[in-house]
Amino acid sequence: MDRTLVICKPDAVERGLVGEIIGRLERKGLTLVAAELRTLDEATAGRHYEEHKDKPFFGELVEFITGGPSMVMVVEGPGDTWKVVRTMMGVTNPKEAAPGTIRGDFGLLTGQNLVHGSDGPESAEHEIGIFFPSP
Ligand code: IDP
Ligand code: MG
Repeated sequence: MDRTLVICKPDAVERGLVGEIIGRLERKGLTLVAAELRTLDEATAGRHYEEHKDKPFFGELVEFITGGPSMVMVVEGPGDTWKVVRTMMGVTNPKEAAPGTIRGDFGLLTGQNLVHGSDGPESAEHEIGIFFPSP
């Protein structure tokens, strides 16, 4: 089985969309194998978004993602799970995300785009290790 990290970001939690998002993943056939509601601290947010640390929106991104509880999850499927989840999320800018995707159906702003999903097999492994380290 193949795993990826999914985060329902603070806007999704605040808007009561966690059930909707998990429901979509489950109805697709994916399985939830770990989940925790947690407010990310700055260090964890910085590790998670390290690739963006020199981008102009980094400060805003960290402030947003640490601003309230997120639902952090590991989701499992038969293969290419990261890709399945990314397809279901839609593109980064919700204005451009296709209807039927999570961002396309529920979002309007790039800075409040509801959900994170790992962007490849290596980042999935890396990100799962950040949030759910193996003993
Ligand atoms: P992704 O979440 O679709 O993988 P990334 O390019 O990895 O998109 O960006 C990470 C997150 O940073 C996005 O989901 C979004 O919340 C935020 N972000 C990306 N670009 C911008 C921007 O131009 N302004 C504000 N926030 C942004
Ligand atoms: Mg990304």
